[in-house]
Amino acid sequence: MPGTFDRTRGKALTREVSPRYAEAVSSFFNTRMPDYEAARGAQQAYFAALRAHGSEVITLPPLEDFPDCSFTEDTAVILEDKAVIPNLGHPSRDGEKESIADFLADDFEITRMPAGATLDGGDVVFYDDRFLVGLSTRTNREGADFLTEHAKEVGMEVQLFSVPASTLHLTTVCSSPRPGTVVAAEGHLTEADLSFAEEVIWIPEEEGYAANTIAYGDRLIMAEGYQRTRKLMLDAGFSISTVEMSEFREVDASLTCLSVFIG
Ligand code: CIR
Repeated sequence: MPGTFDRTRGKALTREVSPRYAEAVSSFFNTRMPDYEAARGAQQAYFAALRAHGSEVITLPPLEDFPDCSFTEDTAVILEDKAVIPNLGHPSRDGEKESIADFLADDFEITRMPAGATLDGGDVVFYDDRFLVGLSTRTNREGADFLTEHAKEVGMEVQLFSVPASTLHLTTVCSSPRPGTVVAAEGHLTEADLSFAEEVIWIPEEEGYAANTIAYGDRLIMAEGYQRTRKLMLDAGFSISTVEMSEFREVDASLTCLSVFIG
């Protein structure tokens, strides 16, 4: 399946920011009231960055009752021709999944989790032959086991992590921009966690937010304003584009949260 398994990122499924964005769940970074208009502007810049790297951006209308609806990464995990639709780990968000499932049903076999199992797509990182799956406040063991069962059917292993209480999701502190490479935030993950990786690029803890990246080959998109990380990425051979993410950071969301790649 292009998009996940070969990182081509042909089609990004996204959703417009909810008019109730000010009510988005925020537990880590929040310093002020989230701003709907600013988020809409930032989202347009994000879409432009994806398009500039060759993705087709599909944008669904906002879900008025779901302030976090623009974080589509959490609402589906694509496994070849199957879309695993999780029970989202925060009760205010679980209803987002219906509209995503309806949209994906035209092209994918929809697989739903049993009641009691929860998982956010933000706890799932694709790495070559395996998915890295975080057990977190959003993803429970039953949810991770359900995903493991389906990942195995397409030849993928799952490696579980305990997401520390210092962060929301695994993707908040970790990404895999190219085969063999993991970018990880110091202070959240350990060398032992990532011993399988050929290369780990460690991001200083104070810039940990910038460990969430999206790459197209050696062309990397990262959050604006993280100079030490930018240098580390340049030194690792990436060319860099940045997107101003501070409005999304307010509600604990990173670059990858704003899309799910479906082709
Ligand atoms: C939430 O708490 O669910 C949203 N405010 C942020 C979701 C971020 N999503 C992600 O990391 N994949």
